[in-house]
Amino acid sequence: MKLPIIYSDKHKLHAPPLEIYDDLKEEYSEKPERIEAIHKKLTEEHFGEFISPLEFPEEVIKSMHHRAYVDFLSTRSRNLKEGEVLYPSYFITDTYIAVTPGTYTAAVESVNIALTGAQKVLNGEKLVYSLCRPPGHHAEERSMGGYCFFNNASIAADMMSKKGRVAILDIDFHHGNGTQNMFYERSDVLYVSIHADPALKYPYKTGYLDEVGKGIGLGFNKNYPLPLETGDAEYLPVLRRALQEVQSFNPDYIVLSAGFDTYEKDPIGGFKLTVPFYEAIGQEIKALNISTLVVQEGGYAVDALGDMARNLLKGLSFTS
Ligand code: OKP
Ligand code: ZN
Repeated sequence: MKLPIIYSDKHKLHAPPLEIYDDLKEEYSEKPERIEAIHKKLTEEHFGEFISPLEFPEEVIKSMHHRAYVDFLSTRSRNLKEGEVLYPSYFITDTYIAVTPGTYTAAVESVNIALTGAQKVLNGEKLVYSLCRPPGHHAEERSMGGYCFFNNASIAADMMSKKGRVAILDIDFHHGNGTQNMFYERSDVLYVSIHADPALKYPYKTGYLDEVGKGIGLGFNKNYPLPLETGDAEYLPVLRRALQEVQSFNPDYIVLSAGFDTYEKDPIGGFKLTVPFYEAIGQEIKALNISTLVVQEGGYAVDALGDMARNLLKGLSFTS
């Protein structure tokens, strides 16, 4: 049985030229080549079977994002003329984000990719890869930020939570402030994240150890901030502790927010993980023997993304 990989080329409709960083305009790191590099590598190696996403009603997005925000993004994006780029001032947490005429369509498609994957896992697939772009884990109920518009993993996890217990494991280099916020006061979805110390790296405002959930959600949020320069050897025991946390929650499903910006040569990261190590990460997760939806988040070293994705999936695969 081949690994289902949910993919669409509509992400290419979102390709802003520049991001604003501390008042400087820089090349937009979150570019279409990222997903195309992974698509190319997995195609060449006949790794998995590419499947187009289904369409889901916009109401599903509005069940996790405030409708005023969704409508704002939809209107602003679709009112732009070809070639125009908007740096919004509202419903936004930082300046990295740029909106183009195709942004809304691409962001909706990215959610569809996650939801199509979620549905497959609910229907009994043990492992599915949702090749989402734009990424999602920084998107909050009412705001875009950090290259993210809609929180693909959270929307998928919420849908899956109606059928069982869901643990979200976020291994992107950056803390998933959006995902944490969405489930902060819920006990039916666990959020566990391993990321760079937010005192030093984006998103700065969240990702600290003392954020442990609130109200009924107390104890169902767990952050593992790590120092810069963290390598394979230091990462592994932390991953194992995080996985113990996941295991003791006894989930029916895992949603893995997978970022490859923990890689040693990532241009915006700061850890030192090696390409082969992603297979070990996959194996550790697979050892829990829980159905897993992999949702693509960040990772900006375009030339190595295909190898990292393949290694992670190889480690996660039950067949090979
Ligand atoms: C999104 B995801 C580089 C600064 C980039 C923004 C980080 C957003 C990361 N000029 N800072 O979690 O990979
Ligand atoms: Zn990241």
